[in-house]
Amino acid sequence: MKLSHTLSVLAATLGVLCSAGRAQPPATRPNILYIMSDDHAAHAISAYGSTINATPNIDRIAREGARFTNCFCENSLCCPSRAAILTGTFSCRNGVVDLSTPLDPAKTTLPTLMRSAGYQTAIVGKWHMHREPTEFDHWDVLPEQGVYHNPDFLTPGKRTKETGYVTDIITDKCINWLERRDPSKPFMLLCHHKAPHRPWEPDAAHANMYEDADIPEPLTFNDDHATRSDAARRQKMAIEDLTPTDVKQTPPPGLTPAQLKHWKYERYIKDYLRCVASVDDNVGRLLKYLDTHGLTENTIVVYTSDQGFYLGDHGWFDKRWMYEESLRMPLLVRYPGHVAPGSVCDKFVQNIDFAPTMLDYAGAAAPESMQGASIRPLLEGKPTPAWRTSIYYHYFEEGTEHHVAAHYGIRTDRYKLIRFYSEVKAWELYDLRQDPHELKNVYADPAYADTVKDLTAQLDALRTRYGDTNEASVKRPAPPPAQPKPAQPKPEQPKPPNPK
Ligand SMILES: [Ca+2]
Repeated sequence: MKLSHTLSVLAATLGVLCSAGRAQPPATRPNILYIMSDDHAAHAISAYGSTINATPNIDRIAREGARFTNCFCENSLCCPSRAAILTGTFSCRNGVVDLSTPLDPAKTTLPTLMRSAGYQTAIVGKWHMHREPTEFDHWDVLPEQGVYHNPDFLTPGKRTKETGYVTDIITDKCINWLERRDPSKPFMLLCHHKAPHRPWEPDAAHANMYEDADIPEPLTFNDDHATRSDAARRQKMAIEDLTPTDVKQTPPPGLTPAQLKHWKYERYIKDYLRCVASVDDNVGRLLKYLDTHGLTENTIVVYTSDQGFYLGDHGWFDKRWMYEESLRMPLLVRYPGHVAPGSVCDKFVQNIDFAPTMLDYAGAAAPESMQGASIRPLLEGKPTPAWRTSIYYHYFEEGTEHHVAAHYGIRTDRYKLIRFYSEVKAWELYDLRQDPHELKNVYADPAYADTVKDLTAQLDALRTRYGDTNEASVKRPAPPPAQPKPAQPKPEQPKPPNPK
């Protein structure tokens, strides 16, 4: 142990000598453990004030590090958010605008740059980029969405069925990789959970949580959408739209429509929170691994989700909209000695900032193509007078299952202006100070005329700045190919009478 420590110090010293002139000597660079769940809304994390569940292990990251209260995605959908995180760019630049476009292998991605900077890179769990993650040193990923129970995993040239529950298996695989890694190099491990994505299938250990509880409905559960545009009346992501597969039971007979909505909500939210509980347990396992292997001090731990989610808010499940519940991402970051324990940051950050941040800590420059900025100064409490005061959002994918119309918009500290520009053509404006739950669209209110004018100009400026001025870029899925009809059994022919 002592000898290996001496050798690693020697190796580190040689590394410093060999890398004179580089931004940072390799031995001082932190490891990065990036844990991202799928569709985990910030309001289902107790560190963010959840009133319906407790997440003690995720909360530990907030208690020992920083909690960001204004982290937003740029396109609230799995593949687009993941592509934005990997490339540091908006959907319009990285091309992954929807759930079906693969991430172009020619695009520069975070793992490629981290590997060039001397990091060991690994991804375990949900990848969902419609191609193999060959830019990682190690990859062990779910095919597409993956499944909760006994999931298949893809590794180079191989597909293997594993036995067990997906969240546990992903964590096991992460720990196994940490055990086998080369300890002379820093690592970047992306631990990407499938949970708590639809269809919200809990494991046996959490199957009975909340069994006797009645989870309260959110404040906006019965939002009538009266002042919203027609986009809200076209959507198919209402609690009432939850399918038999989602709710997994037949409702009791004789329920009124309101009772059936509540029954479906209870079925949905309990399974969602049970999946979250397993994620939280497994976050605890990884934190414990760092503790017991002397890695806590020199490892940045990130907890986030690819976007937010509706937990019955506005009467919905799913994501996609620019409204707060799906726009927001949880973002917790721990780095002992560098990030003050229990710190809270309300600056506007986005998923496009994640890659530049990790590169910054790796001592590598973010390429010009990246549109985000390193949040390192925010993490370290440094002054950031020129930091952004508004964020840009663009959701492209319309015409698919949930029928959310394409829209883009700007969010400032006080306002949110949304433009629906394709299947629905309309504007919405919310005054978040007066109306934090976004229940009243005030776009047509003359009292806001000057605000509309000012925000429209700001929105135009952001669209120009980010190179997203083409409204025709909305993606619609191609019509499904005509399926050949299954062969019909031939009707039985009457037997000819026996010739005599
Ligand atoms: Ca997602």
